[in-house]
Amino acid sequence: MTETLFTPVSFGAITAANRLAMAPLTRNRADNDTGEVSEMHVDYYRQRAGAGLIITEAAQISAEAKGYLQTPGIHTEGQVAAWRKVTDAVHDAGGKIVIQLWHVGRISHTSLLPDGQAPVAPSAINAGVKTFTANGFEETSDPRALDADELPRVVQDYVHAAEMAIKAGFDGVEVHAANGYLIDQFLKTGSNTRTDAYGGSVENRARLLMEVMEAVTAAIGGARTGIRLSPFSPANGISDANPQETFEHVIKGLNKFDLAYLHMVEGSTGGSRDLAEGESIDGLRALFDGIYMANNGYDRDMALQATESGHAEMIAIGRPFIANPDLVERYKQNAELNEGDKSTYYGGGRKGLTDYPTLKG
Ligand code: 8OZ
Repeated sequence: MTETLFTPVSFGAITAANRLAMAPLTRNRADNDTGEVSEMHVDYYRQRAGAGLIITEAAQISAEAKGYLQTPGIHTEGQVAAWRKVTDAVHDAGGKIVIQLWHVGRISHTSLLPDGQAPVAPSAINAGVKTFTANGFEETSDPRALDADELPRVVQDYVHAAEMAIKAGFDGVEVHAANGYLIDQFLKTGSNTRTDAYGGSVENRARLLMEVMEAVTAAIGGARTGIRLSPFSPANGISDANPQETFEHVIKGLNKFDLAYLHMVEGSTGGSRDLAEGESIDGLRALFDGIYMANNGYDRDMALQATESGHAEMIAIGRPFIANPDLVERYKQNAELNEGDKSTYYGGGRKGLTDYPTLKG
């Protein structure tokens, strides 16, 4: 019997050879000034092309969207040319790759932003968390609230980045609407106290997300667009008064875009899968009409089980893909996994990026 996990699946314009996605993983190794990736990124992603789908590390859609040192961008011609080498390498190795489109909103620091400007956010509320700058971990800077008349420009920045992604040869994009970054900041009540059309009711808090999805899918097609949500994650100082209600509205609203997939962080990002009373992943998942990609704490057994039971069509695996370039092959053989070296997760060079051994050595 072939386990479903290792069988192909098509979603939108993409056919994946198996049901395992490499989850987006921030690695802070791009050129800090240009936001360009380099040859080490080409090798890193090529080595992991056995994933049914690679979702790249989050890439900022504009200079304003950056929140950490040495993260890559997808908004300049130089960045496109650099990413093109990555997409060619992954495609030559038989893989599929989408890029995660990122605006950090308030999770940033003035030292990372053009002219030392303040981070932008739905409301001028500091997340009270730390980000990584040239000086190491630093408190996020006080953000300024975006004016409503700036939001069409933000939406346009997503469209521009999506178009640049297609130009760079990506199979599609994943809109990062999770983990306490800009779109999630608009969605959730703890970070959005606006009194205009973008705050207050669930409809209003979801307005920016829907405008982004409308514009991005109009530009590159729903078949090349996915989205990542983290309804119940407290990541980056985020909170919502009623996440079940918020995300029921969001997920129902997403159905009209015929997206390639919905990718959900099922719990606390990179942590517990426990939910509070009244919170239900299954309840949300059931509302989505398309391909569902599950993430957070999945191991081999859980991934096999979730694709067999029909809970998910795809499973996104994060940290194990750092240390195991041939993770799909290891899962097939039920082989042992390499341990990741946490000290090289963020920043540095090839050490801890491209030097993990495969089963073949
Ligand atoms: C870890 C460090 C920096 C950023 C996310 C893009 O949580 C991230 C991220 C993760 O989605």
